[in-house]
Amino acid sequence: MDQKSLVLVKPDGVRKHLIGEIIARFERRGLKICALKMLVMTKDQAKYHYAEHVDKPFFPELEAFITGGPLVAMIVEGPNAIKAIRTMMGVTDPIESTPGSIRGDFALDKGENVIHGSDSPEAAEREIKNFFKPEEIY
Ligand code: RTP
Ligand code: MG
Repeated sequence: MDQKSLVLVKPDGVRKHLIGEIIARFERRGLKICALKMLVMTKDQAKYHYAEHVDKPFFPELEAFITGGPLVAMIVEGPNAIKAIRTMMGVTDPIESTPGSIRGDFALDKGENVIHGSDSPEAAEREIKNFFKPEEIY
């Protein structure tokens, strides 16, 4: 069954010129980009996006980082897209990510790990609303 995932190329990924590389990996895999924009996240958007982490000790650093520069938000769609994308991303700490995964190839820092992808269909539905209006989704 087709699923949608909300993917972010985080500000460090934009600074490292990885937008094209990341989109190309999804497209080559057969996943479809059905919405796309560049923006700077507001603090309110960051608190909504990372609601599960707002009370954690690392949240102030995470908020400063994720709102600290332009990022690319997109909706990526395809069969089992959520699991497929999480596997392509690697795990949260890039040091533990397999080479060949996006974090395993392009990141070393747990805080600045290049990419976000929704971790469940419920999270995807919530996160998509934070970035896209229905008429912006193709
Ligand atoms: P994301 O939500 O960004 O896709 O990453 P994730 O699911 O792999 O990891 P999650 O546990 O949801 O954590 C969200 C982001 O918070 C930062 N983080 N820092 N310093 C720390 O211990 C720590 N733990 C998490 C990371 O940037 C992580 O991607
Ligand atoms: Mg997460």
